[in-house]
Amino acid sequence: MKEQLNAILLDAKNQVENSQSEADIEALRVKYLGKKGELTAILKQMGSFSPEERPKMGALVNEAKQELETLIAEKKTELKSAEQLKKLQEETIDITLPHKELKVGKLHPLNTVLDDMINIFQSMGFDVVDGPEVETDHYNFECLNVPADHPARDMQDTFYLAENLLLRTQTSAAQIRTMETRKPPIRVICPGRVFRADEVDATHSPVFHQIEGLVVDKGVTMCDLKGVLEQFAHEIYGSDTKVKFRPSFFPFTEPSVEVDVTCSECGGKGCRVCKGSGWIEILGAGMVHPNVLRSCGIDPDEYSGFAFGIGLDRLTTTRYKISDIRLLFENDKRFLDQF
Ligand code: 2NM
Repeated sequence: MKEQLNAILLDAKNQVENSQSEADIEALRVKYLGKKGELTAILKQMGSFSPEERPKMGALVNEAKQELETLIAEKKTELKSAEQLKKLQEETIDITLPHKELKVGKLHPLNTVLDDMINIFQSMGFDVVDGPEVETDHYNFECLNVPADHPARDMQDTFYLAENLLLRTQTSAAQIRTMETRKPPIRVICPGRVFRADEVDATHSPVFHQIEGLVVDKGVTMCDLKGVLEQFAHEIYGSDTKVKFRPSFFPFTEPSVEVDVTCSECGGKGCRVCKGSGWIEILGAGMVHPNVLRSCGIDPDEYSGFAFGIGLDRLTTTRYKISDIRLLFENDKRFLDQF
């Protein structure tokens, strides 16, 4: 009996020592100390001992039971903390790992240039106004003194949606609407998309962007036009830039001018960008034609004004040395990520 007890105890100790998990050890507890366990079974044999032997044997079994209980409890704690440690190690965050790339949105280069231009004109007292992209023949051409037989009105040059409905070819229509609804003094710029049925190539797109400006008041002269546009050119290209006004023609202005600035690439010496001339054309302008003022209900004998139109796309491609205007409209992320 004593040997049997020792054998069980030795065996149990070995198994406890070698158990790998809390589940293993719980199984051992049931195997030896449970209701049907091996040590419990020995206790049940007590009846077969003589009354003198019984207390001695009982004490032995209880001692063995207690020893095993303590051992199991200790092993349980040991396994539990080992498992916890392992779990903690697995869940450790390695703060030295490089983080995932943060994707931050940016302005499209056209919007960067547009924002600059809006700031310049707002600081000179201009309001920003908006107009529809789908216009009528009336606002896009008639009010602007563009005669019925003008080539710009040809189907070849303008996207017509219906007989009298078209995609605006310039943002002037928005200025006509402004003159109809506001009383002078008027000082506005109209930035926006415009559409022309051009052949598409590296410098021409059927969709492009303009900022047109308009000033109407009593006593506005060509000097005001020159002052405002010179100021604009100096703010955009730097105050060393020279500005040249060349006579030109537009149906909606008289007299009309085109404005050149010294080439920012070569400083005026002549290069590939300015095709050797040293000058770059940046805008068209002029004194608003009396017919245009009249068509908006403004008396040309009382008021005068000047207007100008600036292409945003060319200004953007030259500033950022973008070789093809189409890149501005394709929204290729590899291109846009460079700004
Ligand atoms: C240009 C050139 C010259 C222009 C004229 C007008 C309006 F509405 F007042 F008649 N707006 N913009 C104008 C004048 C536009 O673009 C090259």
